[in-house]
Amino acid sequence: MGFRRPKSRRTSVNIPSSPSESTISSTNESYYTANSLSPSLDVSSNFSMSSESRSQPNNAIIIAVMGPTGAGKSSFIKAATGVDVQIGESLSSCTQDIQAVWCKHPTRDCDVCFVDTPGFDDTYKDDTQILELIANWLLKTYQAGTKLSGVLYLHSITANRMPHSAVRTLDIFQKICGRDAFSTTGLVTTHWDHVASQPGYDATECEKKEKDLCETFWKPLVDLGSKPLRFHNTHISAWDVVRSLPLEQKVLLIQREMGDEHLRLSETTAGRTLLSWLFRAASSLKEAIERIVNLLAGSSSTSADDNSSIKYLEQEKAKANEELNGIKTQLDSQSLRRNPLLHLEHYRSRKSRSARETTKAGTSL
Ligand SMILES: Nc1nc2c(ncn2[C@@H]2O[C@H](COP(=O)(O)OP(=O)(O)O)[C@@H](O)[C@H]2O)c(=O)[nH]1
Ligand SMILES: [Mg+2]
Repeated sequence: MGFRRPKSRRTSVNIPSSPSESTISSTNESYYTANSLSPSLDVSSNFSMSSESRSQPNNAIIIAVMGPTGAGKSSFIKAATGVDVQIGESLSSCTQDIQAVWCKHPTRDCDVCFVDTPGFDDTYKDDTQILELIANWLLKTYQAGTKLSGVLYLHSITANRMPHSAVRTLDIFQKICGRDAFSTTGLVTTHWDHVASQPGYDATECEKKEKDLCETFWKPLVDLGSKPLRFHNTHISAWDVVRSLPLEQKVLLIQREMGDEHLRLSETTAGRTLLSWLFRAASSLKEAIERIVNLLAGSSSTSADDNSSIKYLEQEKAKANEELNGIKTQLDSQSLRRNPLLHLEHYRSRKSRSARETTKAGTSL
């Protein structure tokens, strides 16, 4: 499987079939799609791998779409391209791999590739697996000489608060991109059409939510040029979002760290950030389990009420233990392990540098 572009413009056009997609199909003539591509992409078939001739084919615009599960990443890509990207209808996530969807830019003479990514709070994969998937994809793309022209971070405007998982996702997202790439990032709130269709819809309330995001969680990004944008769940709105981006080719921090500095995932800024989230989660789960154990030790089952509280505590303890085991599995995973040889190398080079400096200081005395 590769990061392949379709051979011909029309052969793989995916004409939407449902009536709700008819608005898209009218513009769909000029569009064509790529297949879903796994992260184990064979980029070599389309992108030059040699460093001298690294080039972006036909100045194609590559846009990565990231954000929590359910934010609307796949829906956005479907609206922009007309391609039948799999959309989540239940609470479980459905984009478990990286998918590259190609289309023609509606007004410019170039190809656009939207890269659909799974959210960090995925139903089937843990955060470490997701980061590994995204990092490997970004690394291979970079090694093939392809740079992203934009990154979209999607967030549903329906969310009334920022859950822990969304804060973590945003934190890791920032560490994947790095500050240099913030200027080419769009912070897209989604589901505007959904809230607008609700009885008693209050536009000012949603606008306030967006403003609050920009002044708090999104502030570091906005301060460095990320644009807050809105997606109204239409083809036009998707392209308005794309047009609002400066579309400058950027190398993301994780690409630089893994591609140029040859760091392992666990040594990248994003990898270290994920590790610290996992350590923090493990320690608060351990504390919670300890508290439950103490409560259980001091409780006696003399009434039906006591019995049901004990049962509840036992269930909570089992849940916390299960979650803790999941985190331990991630911490033990190969991808988050540090490379002992690399550390040895760092140690040796530090040691020889300080020895050189000591000798220099000695001779100049
Ligand atoms: N009305 C409306 N529904 C949306 C929007 N974005 C996503 N959805 C719905 O939200 C659910 C999750 O969307 P999906 O695109 O799979 O989210 P993803 O996990 O970020 O890829 C689906 O039921 C979509 O139909 C939007 O902007 N408006
Ligand atoms: Mg999806």
